Amino acid sequence: MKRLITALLFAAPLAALAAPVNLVNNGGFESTTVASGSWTVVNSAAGWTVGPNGLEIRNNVSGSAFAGSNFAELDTSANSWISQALNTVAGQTYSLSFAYANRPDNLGAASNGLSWSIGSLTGTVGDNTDTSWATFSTTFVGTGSPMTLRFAAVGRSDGYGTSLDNISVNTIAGNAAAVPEPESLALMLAGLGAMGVVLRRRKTAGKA
Ligand SMILES: [Ca+2]
Ligand SMILES: [Ca+2]
Repeated sequence: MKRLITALLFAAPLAALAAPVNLVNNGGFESTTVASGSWTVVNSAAGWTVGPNGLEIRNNVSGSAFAGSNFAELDTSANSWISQALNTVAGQTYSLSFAYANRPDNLGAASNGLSWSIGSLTGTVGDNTDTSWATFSTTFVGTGSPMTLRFAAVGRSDGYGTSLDNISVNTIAGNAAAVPEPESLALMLAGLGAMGVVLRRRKTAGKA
């Protein structure tokens, strides 16, 4: 029992420090129920602000999800966009990552392409005919105010575009802003201390 308590004391603060928290809500588009082999265009989805041309969510239609069951496309019947405001910590470095692929039945490179932006950082992926999932990732520094994460279809507006899935924004451990809070550090040291006591006791017991 003592050993268990010590293990918990020791493990809890470490887990709290190590566990990455995805700042993106519904980054895998799993919140909308879509039957396998079907698709839908929605005007709202958990976490996302959806542009006037909607958000297409598919389940095993013209490709399959990178993760989970659902994936998204932003050229619905015409080019559309989605965005989400993320609360960031000033000076904290974050990773942005997402998966993208073009439909097997795509209409060519000029029809495809997906722009992404976080704050003032922006780029384009998928303006080609590659149909296997690729992962894009980059890093950015938090401003301390809500930062807008946005994706938009940028190819020819024709109802066929680049698929999107598995969007995540996580803190990157090890930079200045990720130094443990004093409370966590104290807890961790307490855990280490308790472990030392147990180890010393065990050593003593072994001698007897
Ligand atoms: Ca998904
Ligand atoms: Ca298109």
